[in-house]
Amino acid sequence: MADSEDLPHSPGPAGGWGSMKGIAEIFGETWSTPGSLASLRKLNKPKGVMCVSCAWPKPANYSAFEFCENGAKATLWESTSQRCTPAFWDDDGHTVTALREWRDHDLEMAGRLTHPLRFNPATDRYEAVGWDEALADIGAKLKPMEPDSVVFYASGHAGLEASYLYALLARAFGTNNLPQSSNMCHETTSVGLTKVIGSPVGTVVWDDLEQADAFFFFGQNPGTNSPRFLHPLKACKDRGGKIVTFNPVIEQGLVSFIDPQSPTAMLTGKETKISDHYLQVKAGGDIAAILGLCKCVVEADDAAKAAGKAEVIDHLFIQQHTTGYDTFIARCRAVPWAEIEQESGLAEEALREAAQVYIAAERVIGVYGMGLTQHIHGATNIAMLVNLLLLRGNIGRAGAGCCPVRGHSNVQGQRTVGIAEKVHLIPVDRIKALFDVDTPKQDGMAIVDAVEALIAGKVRAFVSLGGNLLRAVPDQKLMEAAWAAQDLTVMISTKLNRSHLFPGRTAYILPCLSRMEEDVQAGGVQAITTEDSFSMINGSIGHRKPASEHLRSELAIVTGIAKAALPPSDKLKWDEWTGDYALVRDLVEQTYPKDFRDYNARMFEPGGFYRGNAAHERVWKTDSGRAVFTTPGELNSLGFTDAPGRFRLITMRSNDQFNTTIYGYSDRFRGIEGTRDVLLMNPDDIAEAGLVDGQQVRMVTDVDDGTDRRLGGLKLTAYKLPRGTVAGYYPECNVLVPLSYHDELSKTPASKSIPVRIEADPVEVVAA
Ligand SMILES: Nc1nc2c(c(=O)[nH]1)N[C@H]1C(S)=C(S)[C@@H](COP(=O)(O)OP(=O)(O)OC[C@H]3O[C@@H](n4cnc5c(=O)[nH]c(N)nc54)[C@H](O)[C@@H]3O)O[C@H]1N2
Ligand SMILES: Nc1nc2c(c(=O)[nH]1)N[C@H]1C(S)=C(S)[C@@H](COP(=O)(O)OP(=O)(O)OC[C@H]3O[C@@H](n4cnc5c(=O)[nH]c(N)nc54)[C@H](O)[C@@H]3O)O[C@H]1N2
Ligand SMILES: [Mo]
Repeated sequence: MADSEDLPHSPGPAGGWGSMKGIAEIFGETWSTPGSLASLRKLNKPKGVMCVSCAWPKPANYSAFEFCENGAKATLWESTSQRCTPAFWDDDGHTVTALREWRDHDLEMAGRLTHPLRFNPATDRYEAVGWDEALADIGAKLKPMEPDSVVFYASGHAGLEASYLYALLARAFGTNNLPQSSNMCHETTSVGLTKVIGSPVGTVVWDDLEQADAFFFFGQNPGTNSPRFLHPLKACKDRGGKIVTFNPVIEQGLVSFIDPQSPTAMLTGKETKISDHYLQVKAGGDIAAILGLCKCVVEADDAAKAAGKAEVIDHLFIQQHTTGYDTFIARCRAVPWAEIEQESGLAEEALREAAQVYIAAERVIGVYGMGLTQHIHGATNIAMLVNLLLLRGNIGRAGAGCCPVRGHSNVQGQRTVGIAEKVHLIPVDRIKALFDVDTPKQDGMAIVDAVEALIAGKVRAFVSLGGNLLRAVPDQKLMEAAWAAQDLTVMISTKLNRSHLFPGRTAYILPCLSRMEEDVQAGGVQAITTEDSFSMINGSIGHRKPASEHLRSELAIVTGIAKAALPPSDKLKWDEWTGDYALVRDLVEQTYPKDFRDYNARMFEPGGFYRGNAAHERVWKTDSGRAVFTTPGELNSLGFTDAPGRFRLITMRSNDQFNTTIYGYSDRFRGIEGTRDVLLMNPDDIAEAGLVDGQQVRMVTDVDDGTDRRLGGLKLTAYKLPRGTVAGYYPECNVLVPLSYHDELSKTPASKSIPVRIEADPVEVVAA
């Protein structure tokens, strides 16, 4: 690799004054009121507001400022003083068609939505409409529809109470079509982790973070996506622990950190080095990398045995708790290092050093994110990480475990309370007993199924509880045409986004309260609850004045649609439930008694109450009743082969976005400023392709399935990446992701390894 010191990366440690500047910039741009600073102090504390950004847990011993740069940005972004009122649509330039030229950032900058809106095709604009009229029309349109032609999508924002009722609404309507944003992120975990340890969620709790001797990171970027994680990482380093990272990109949060909440660190600029070893694995190379680590563990165990020393592998644990060990170990022994090096892009020596850290640590936590899940063999990636942890009994004991880091603040919880397309996850008998609702027997559609059905014209209506699905899914161009061909689109939203700009024949935008805002119902001020990445349930009370008097809570909108679309029933007390969310929590407890014991009484416990996790207790709810060692077939997670001129594209998040919400154009940890239209590439790859750093290029998806997928206008940027791996931003690159490229087990789109070719843009025509 060329000397990369002058390449645009690593402009300084994560945290520090840069994070303060990031917060101040959003504060200025959104014209937030001083009250929003008071909101920040209440974040993630008992009787305060659970942050609307990510799902990172809230410690019981919270600090004065229990928020991070990106949580603060999300808070300020929601509490903007700008409003997208019905007058917004009066502007000559503000037709729906014209707004399709707007950038995601500019659409949301229009401000908080204030009124329910209905699309008028004659004027190509949305217009204000009364709630009663809107809900009655939605109900009337839904009623005659074939239940399975309607999809009820949820992005992971809404609280447990609204989500539980949303799932009930869909099932009472007659469908299990309840896809969720996790179908695009941690579905690989829900399915893949369940297969090997019997748990759809991580096994780690807060105490484990404080006891771990080492963290192994695979494809998760805490500096940007869960910055409060940097505090326990720093604490681990302070007590002499080690951190090892596998990531094709050098992510600053995993390199070094200045605690913005420590006055001394801020004044002295004292940074903590985070990763002791940073291995720039090729995109899709983790199976080989982890196999290399496991090979070292096996060799060390053999050597210890020969020398009469303490064993390295926890044989007793393996004997008592696991299956598949012998076959896996045979694979570890047999695989040649040359193959591991080739597939991972890492040197044997580097893997041996990393393995030494693993072997020397008594308690290890394996952390992962989208870098493992969003691949064709994503589930194998996860199974490999579990193999590594199982070898030394690193699951189900203090300071150790498997730690998938979830996305949206309540994405995990929505699944817990029934937003799931798979019938086997639903307590159908209890739903029947409580509500006299028969859960449909057939599984519903996950995102990929729903988009396929949309494109095939089989979906007639889409209801979205949050999110910006049209912008988040693969094959966006096909999706846009299909979305607009539906009979009905209903979006429950806080801000304008691209999904609103392809309205169905009848289209509504229903504006909702944000979690930070006071939610007053017949029974008084309401609290809601969310579940974090560690399965802790936390209460949250909004205290800000609503952005508009016309807003309704998500729960009230869900019950409003339910009342309008379903026949009346004594057992479906939508109005009563809307008046008092505690009644909904009682229903959740009756439906899931083990998880939600004493729900109403415990919801404000500091740090939340633990829903429990069998794998954490070494009870394995797998087919065999044991934790499973998986022997991989292929050594990469790609599902395609390398070829000359073909690159592996990873789509990434900047430090200035939350999914499709783009706060700004400063990806300061990566040194990319002012634009998102970039393609990052290794300088040697640039030279070999006959291209020049800084020139304009386009990417073309290298898949021959009859669909042309291309994205031009990208500034080629030399960057410290492994050879053969290139990177661009999500969601801009989503036009390049083929819908058929998804994890084979869970159908999570393979957004981290798309085969692409790179061309000059425009292609120079050389005169003959
Ligand atoms: N501020 C902010 N916070 C967020 C979000 C946000 O957009 N902004 N999004 C939220 C959501 S919904 C989610 S799901 C999470 C996502 O959080 P993460 O799981 O961190 O997701 P990404 O940033 O997409 O990718 C993670 C890392 O994977 C690396 N990677 C890519 N390909 C590979 C590979 O093949 N192998 C390995 N080992 N690494 C790879 C990338 O370089 C990147 O550093 O964050 C949540 N939190
Ligand atoms: N190529 C590529 N594609 C990806 C990914 C990737 O890494 N690469 N990541 C995937 C992942 S992990 C995810 S989770 C999805 C995200 O997909 P989604 O969850 O569908 O998208 P978001 O961008 O989170 O949704 C943003 C919108 O939600 C609305 N909103 C915000 N707050 C609230 C609220 O409190 N209530 C309600 N009702 N609405 C609200 C606003 O109108 C805002 O415009 O994208 C996926 N797509
Ligand atoms: Mo996500």
